Amino acid sequence: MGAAEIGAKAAFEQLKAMQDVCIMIHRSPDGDCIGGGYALYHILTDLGIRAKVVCADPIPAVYHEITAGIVFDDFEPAYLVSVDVADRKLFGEIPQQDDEIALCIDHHISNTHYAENLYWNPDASAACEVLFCLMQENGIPMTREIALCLYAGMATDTGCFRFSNAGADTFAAVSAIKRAYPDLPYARLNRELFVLKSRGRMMLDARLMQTVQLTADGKIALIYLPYAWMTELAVGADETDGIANLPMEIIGVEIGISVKQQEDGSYRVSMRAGETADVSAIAQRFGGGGHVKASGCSFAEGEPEAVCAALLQTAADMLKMQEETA
Ligand SMILES: [Mn+2]
Repeated sequence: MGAAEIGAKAAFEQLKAMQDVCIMIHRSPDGDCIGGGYALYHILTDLGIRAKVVCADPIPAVYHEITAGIVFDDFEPAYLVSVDVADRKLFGEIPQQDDEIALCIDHHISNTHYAENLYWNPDASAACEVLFCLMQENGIPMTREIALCLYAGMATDTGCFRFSNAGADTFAAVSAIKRAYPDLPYARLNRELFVLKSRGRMMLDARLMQTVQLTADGKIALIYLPYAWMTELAVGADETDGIANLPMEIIGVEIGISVKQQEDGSYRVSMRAGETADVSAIAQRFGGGGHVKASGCSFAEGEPEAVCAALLQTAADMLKMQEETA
């Protein structure tokens, strides 16, 4: 515990002194850890340093443009560097999961300081924004490959530049990247990452919208996904990550709840809060937890009607309490 926090210059000095680097990203990889991991791979290999990216889970096909044509050498790593990983347990099952990490590059305020050195900025929108800083402060050349990686990472963590974490430095970084490489497929990437879905997922959304239950004068919305629909429409579990956001698309909804029935009859619940509500308190009532604006809990069993009714009732009670004390 207690990593030394270092700046961009020291981080680059440390990286330059490395060889045979294993870049570790988090399980269930997203655009930021993939973009960041591969950007660092290019930075290192451009310096003649052998590197590879290691992830517990496969890289989703939607990021094919980042990974295309890259084949990692098979080598025993001498140094480990993590990118966009707040906590050791987020590595998942990889051979290096318990080894000493020389450097962590991150942007999570919740970083547990598990690495020897930590180069981070908790105000940055994405690990890729931190990497942009590293490059700028050290005069590292921005190649086309790196530009694509960093753009994908910043776009991912800001919800395509919609969330409040998209700061002036984020837009400055994207501006610099677009100026340097105006012909990268930005619009296509945005469409692939944030709009396109499988036909099955589209049909699933249509069915989910029929399940909406509204309460508390339309401030609470709940959707329910029976497991049978997943098999009927051939929708993979990794395709339903975003459904928690569906109820939040209704005007006036402050609390959005999605209930996903699992194969074994248990339920996974995701909650989202609008401007004022706090869903972590609701999740805690059911033994779950998370953030104020995004939380979750689970139910081991029960009839779907009863589970949904309990959630709606508790959410309504908590919202009333929160509004009274606000
Ligand atoms: Mn991130």
